[in-house]
Amino acid sequence: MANVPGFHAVKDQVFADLGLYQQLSGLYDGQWLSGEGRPRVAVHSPINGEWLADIAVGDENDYDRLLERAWSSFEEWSLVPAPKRGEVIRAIGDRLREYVDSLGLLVTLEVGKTPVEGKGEVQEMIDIADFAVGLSRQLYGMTIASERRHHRLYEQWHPHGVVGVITAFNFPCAVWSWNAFIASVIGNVVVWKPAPESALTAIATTNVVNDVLDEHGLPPLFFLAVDGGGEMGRRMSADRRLPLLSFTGSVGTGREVAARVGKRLGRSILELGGNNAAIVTPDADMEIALRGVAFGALATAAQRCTTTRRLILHESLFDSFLPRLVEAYTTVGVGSPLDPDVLVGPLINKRAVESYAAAIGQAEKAGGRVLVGNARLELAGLEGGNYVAPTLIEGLPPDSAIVAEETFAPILYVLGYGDLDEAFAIHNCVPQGLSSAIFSNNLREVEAFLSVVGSDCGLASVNTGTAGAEIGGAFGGEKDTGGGRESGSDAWKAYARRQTVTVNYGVELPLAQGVTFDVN
Ligand code: UN1
Repeated sequence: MANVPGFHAVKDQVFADLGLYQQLSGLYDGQWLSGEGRPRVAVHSPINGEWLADIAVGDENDYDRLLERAWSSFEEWSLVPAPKRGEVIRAIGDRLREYVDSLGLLVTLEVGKTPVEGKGEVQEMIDIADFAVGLSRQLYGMTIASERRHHRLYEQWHPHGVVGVITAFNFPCAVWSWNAFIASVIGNVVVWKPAPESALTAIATTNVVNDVLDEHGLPPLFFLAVDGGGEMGRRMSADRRLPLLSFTGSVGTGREVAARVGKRLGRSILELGGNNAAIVTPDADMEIALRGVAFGALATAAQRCTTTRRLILHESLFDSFLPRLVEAYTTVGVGSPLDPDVLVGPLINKRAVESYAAAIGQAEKAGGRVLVGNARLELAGLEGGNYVAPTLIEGLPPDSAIVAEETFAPILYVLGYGDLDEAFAIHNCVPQGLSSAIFSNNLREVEAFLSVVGSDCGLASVNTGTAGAEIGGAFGGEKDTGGGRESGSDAWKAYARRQTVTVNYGVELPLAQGVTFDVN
């Protein structure tokens, strides 16, 4: 087996700190399902291909029992006053603070993020916990002036009940927490189906948060159902017992989820693919632009929904900015994330490496020129890992089929533009609409980008990259990205049902719109 410096020591320490074993249960319905005689999903590290653990998965009966228990938890939890619910989430946030290093390193082992990014992921959970605590005292409804004498009209927000959350491997716990902490502070209970590739992080997180509930004498609120294939996702999408389903993943699967949830007239929050672009204008601060584009395009080995996949570069910058970017791509450290010199870790699996190679092949066929990259990397001591060289491709028409696609791998398409209208047309010509950025110190350019004729995305950034959003803002995007919003601002409203209340405290029955209806 490949000998990555530190790999086994880190693994032993992380497993010990988090109470993990190599045989684990992936179904938590208040108790962990016994793994005996159950099918299992194997989890491997993308760093070196090493087997990390086997996870036992449940069947349809186990899932039904889980849903019953989740609804019985809801009966109790929904009656706890919201600020008291906030206190519980605060305790969960505090407990997570104790696990920043071990959970962060588990993210590194399981999905290949660098340790700072792994820790950042756990920090994102802590941040959203803090946000949820504040929210627990701010679940405001509006009061509306009634047109009728002695009438009061107002809105209130109630929890939906049990909320389903399906997450992708690339943010194996942060995206769950965006949903779970906001949903639970409103009074919902959560059933989580994580990506099988990151099941260990989900199990460890579930353990940490439910321990806190136990200590508070509360019922389980954070249920877990790992599944190896698509069956659990299909079951959850069709299940009327989940009035709301939040799905983060590919556009293709998102379409199926939306159709199934829509058929039963349920609600969904969709956070699907991005195809994010950064526009760099001649008025940019080139140092900031270079770092912003590099971070956006290379962080997490380009496996973020917010990764910069297209660079829309002014024609005059091809001789100055581009060579510097090529240099950065040539010298950036690629390899085991446990090596402190590495910024770009492995892709999640072999399939991702195949997609990388196929996309570059298709780009070359369409007339693209590879400036740097285009190599599967066999790194000494990391033979089972999934490493590729970060790749820059120029010369493709901006509307070519491969540029319109989100390939979850470090490939950045460089597209030239002449005037800003052209830059916006290129920017908005892809089907996805998640994140966007402009690098410019020119007020007119910046404001045009932020105006209705500029970026059509859910997230728009100025002089900072497409990736790395804070939790305080609502997160999500338009068009094929699905329109959902998670995380901050007033995204909480999607996790609640609105009730418009009319109270007549008078001695008569006046009707709205001046209607009369006298029965005697
Ligand atoms: C995702 O890739 O699904 O903005 C989420 C970012 C992170 C979240 C990305 N805070 O890059």
